[in-house]
Amino acid sequence: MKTRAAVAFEAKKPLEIVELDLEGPKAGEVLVEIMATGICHTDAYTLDGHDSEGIFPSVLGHEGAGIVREVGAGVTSVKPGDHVIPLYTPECRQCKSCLSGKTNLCTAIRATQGKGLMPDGTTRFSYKGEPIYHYMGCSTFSNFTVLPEIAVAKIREDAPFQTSCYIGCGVTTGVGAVVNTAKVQVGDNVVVFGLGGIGLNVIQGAKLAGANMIVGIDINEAREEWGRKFGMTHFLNTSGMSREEIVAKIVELTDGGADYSFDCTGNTEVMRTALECCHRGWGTSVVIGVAEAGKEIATRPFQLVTGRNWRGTAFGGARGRTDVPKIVDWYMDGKIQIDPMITHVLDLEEINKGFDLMHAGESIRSVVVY
Ligand code: NAD
Ligand code: AHE
Ligand code: ZN
Repeated sequence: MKTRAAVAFEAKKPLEIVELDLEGPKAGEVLVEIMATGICHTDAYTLDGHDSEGIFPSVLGHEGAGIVREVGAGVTSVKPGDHVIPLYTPECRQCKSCLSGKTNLCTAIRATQGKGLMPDGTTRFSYKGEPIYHYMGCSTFSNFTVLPEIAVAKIREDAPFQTSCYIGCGVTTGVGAVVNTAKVQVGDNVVVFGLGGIGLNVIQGAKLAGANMIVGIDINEAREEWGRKFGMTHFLNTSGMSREEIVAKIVELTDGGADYSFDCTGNTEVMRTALECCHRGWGTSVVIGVAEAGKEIATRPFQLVTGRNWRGTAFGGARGRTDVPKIVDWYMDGKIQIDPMITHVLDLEEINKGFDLMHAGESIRSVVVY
């Protein structure tokens, strides 16, 4: 079949809207009509050539929602007509990682996914007879895409696509980092670095968990108003401040340091600050941001010797097929907000504008509706 898609032919070049050829689902796969997709900073990071796994030409996009249109042989958990959210972190429920109960990082198809291929080692997309690669196992910047069955979460049919697509990455990542990874408790002091599409969801997760102080940090002054909408209690604009100054300010404000801090910037200097602003003896810093290829994190080992903990999270520690439908319920029941964070709704033809708005700090989430 044919599908309209925004293709990343080369790094650092705008996406091009073209008609691709798409092969139907093979055994264990499903064809999904994507109805809406968010644009996450990770898409921009890959398009800008910062991803060590970046492959071109490819169809980016990993934050979608849509409808199953066809299923391949042996597919039992979804059927045509089901509403689904694609999962860049699948859940096979059979691999060592899934069975461990200790992680959401299913390994069943990670090797081929990282090479832009389906589990059988081939791609379903092509253009003028040449292969076009998949991205994060999702490729939601195409109106139709093929996904492994283990990489779709079935969701309720009354959830609007335009907003629930955000649960495919940003919402689940931010809220999940708080409730699944950090396990923030009532009364904890939380510090969030970077109040964009992820950081604001960390803030609403911290509010949900009953945190005491929720300190938001950004270098964009306009983000103070955004943070306060979702439960931030204090704001610090750190532009022009040194690491030592930021740490001292947070330690003073929180009477000793953060119980939990979260990096939602992808900047390795910020990750260090986030670790060092944690409370001596127990504070934990969670890395969410994705750093450019080649970047490394550093701190004095003494920071760890004296009881601070450094850890990270992917997709908010969520087990996709199990947890995503529950997060959709939280949204539909009004437990978490999504609508105000969708600042821009675009047609596929306008997708590059979504990247420009993100880089200019003018959007929280842009969503493309097909
Ligand atoms: P975004 O562009 O919407 O937000 C980033 C925010 O960080 C902006 O508000 C920006 O002003 C702020 N910022 C930038 N530099 C800063 C600094 N030095 N100090 C303080 N604030 C600063 O991006 P997003 O979509 O929210 O994504 C955030 C990060 O999370 C990206 O690195 C993205 O790749 C990553 N991410 C990771 C996961 C995961 O599973 N681990 C999932 C989604 C996104
Ligand atoms: N490919 C990069 C790493 C990118 C990365 O860390 N991705 C996150 C999700 S970001 C969503 O917006 C993730 O899930 N990581 C776990 C995984 O298995 O990819 C690189 O550095 O090579
Ligand atoms: Zn993302």
